[in-house]
Amino acid sequence: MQNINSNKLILISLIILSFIGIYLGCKSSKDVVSGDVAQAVYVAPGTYDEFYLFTSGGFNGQVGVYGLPSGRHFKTISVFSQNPETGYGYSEETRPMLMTSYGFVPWDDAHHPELSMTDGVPDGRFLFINANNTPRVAKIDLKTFETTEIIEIPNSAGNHASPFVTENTEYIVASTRFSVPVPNADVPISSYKENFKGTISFIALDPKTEKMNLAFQIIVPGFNYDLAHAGKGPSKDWAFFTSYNTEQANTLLEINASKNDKDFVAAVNWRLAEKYVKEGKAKKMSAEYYHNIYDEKKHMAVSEVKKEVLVLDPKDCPGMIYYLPTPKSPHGVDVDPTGEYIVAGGKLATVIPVHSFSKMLKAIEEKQFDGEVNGIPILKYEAVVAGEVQNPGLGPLHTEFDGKGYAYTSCFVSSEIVKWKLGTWEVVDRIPTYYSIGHLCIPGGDSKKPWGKYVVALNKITKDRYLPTGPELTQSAQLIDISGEKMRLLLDFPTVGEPHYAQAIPAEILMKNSAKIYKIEENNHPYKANGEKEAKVERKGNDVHVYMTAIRSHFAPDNIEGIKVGDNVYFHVTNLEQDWDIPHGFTIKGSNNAEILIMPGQTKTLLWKPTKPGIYPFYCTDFCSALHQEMQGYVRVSPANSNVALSYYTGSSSK
Ligand SMILES: [Cu+2]
Repeated sequence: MQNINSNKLILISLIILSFIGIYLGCKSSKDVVSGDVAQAVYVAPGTYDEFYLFTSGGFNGQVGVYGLPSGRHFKTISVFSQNPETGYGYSEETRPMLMTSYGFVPWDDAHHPELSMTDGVPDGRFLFINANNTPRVAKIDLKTFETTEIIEIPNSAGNHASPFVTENTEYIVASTRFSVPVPNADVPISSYKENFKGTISFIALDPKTEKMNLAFQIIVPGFNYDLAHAGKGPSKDWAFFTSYNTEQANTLLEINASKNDKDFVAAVNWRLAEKYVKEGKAKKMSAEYYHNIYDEKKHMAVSEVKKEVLVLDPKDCPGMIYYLPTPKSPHGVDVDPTGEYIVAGGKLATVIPVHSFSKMLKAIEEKQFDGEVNGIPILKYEAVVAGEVQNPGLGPLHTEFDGKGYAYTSCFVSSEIVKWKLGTWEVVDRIPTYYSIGHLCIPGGDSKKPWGKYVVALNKITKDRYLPTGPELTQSAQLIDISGEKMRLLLDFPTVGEPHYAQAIPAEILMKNSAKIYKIEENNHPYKANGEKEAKVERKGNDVHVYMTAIRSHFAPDNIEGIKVGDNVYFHVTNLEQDWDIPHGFTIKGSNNAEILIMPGQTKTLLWKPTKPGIYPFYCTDFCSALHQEMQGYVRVSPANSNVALSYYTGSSSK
């Protein structure tokens, strides 16, 4: 009898628990937000959002631009993938942007947008972002919201800890997620410990030309390097990199890379590294990598192939790197606004360890070492740790700061954001996220001066949040108000691709510098047509160059005859408009090289190879005026051996 009763009790408790579970697991937006949140995110017609939010597109290789607090999507910036919306990576001018030492790579995986900084504060000049798979770093000009430079990183594989900038954007730092032989070589994978190395890369940004240059690399032990952040204030000469797999396993990492109780944060004194490079301590290593630059006056990208890189070995460079033991398989490493605290997020750690920069310097001075790896001293954990946040949540990943003494950590496994106090390390608030948060973003939240009004959760899973769209559901961000004592959920909105990380900046910083047109008189494109008088068609063997103009609401020329099967027809279309928000589009029937979208004052080129005789219409693909539909023309294609003469005209003026 007693047995049956206790079994019943267990059963009833289980039923109650499972109901609570279902309730907690399926909270609808009605349950989780209070009544006045709609007003907090409402941006009335005629008014602007307060912040720009830049999210990485993850596997789509682009950057999404959103307004905060509305969550409205404004633009997708083409970066590491061809984008049919703009013709990026399809047009002859932009194809060089996607060239690498592995050839044309039309699709990559972008993770961590990072704004340029002046004195440790986002300045709104540039946004940098990494390509993870074929290691590269891109620079986006925030006057035009266009990618203007991409540099490939040699000796790297999985460019994950990238790109993070130093206090005045002196360097953009990056490191390899997958250690590989350096230089790459055909070796047994089982020789990992012997042959595989990590690299940390420092890309300099020239303050005058604003161009990137891979200044030097540091060879480090063959761990997996995950994320990074540069120091600020007192720690401004240092950059910090998390590493996992300090076990140096090469198979079944889910088990084999979780054995050590502590992995490392690498603290790198880049100022000293720079000095060692100047003193000639770096060795030249041959390496092939691409540097692609888009010229905003020529409207054209050019690729340069680099042949060598400078490499520093820590053995030759005492004092340049130290390891801070960090539990356990750390992901994020984040430096608080004062530059004193270095917060690591151990995916498998039960606490959030916070290192102290001043204690680190003292420990170095007092040589409080706990061994070394490849000549890099390991500092004693107790000597460098400032404190540990107890019971933070499961799977702490990444931390940002509000500038008011609080830190916010995303916890992947327990799907929540945990707010805690710097100095006392006590958890003061927590809020659930839906579901499985990765990174989070506070505007300026990794800088010296956060605009600590909102935190954005970047979530991996959106089950039961939106209308179903087949097996794949949209990715999602959540906007949370952090202006008060308690965090308050305001909004969730879908995002493009998989947003890994995001950065936000007050709109007023960018708006005043935003370009409205490209000046036609500054257009230095070699195939531009400055006005309709310059519109023409030239044949050079099988290459036909069409110098075409577009203006509301016609092309010049709009009739072309004498094109033959086997020709390479280059349509160089110059948009003559000098008016904001008036792009024209161009495409031609049967084009297998997409469509192009040409901004006011710009020239872009579509290459077309006709394969069959006939009449081919072309037209403007961007609705530009009441007579947009009339913005069209015809090309006559004749057989390869035909003797139809080349001619072209607009209206009656045949040439
Ligand atoms: Cu048009």
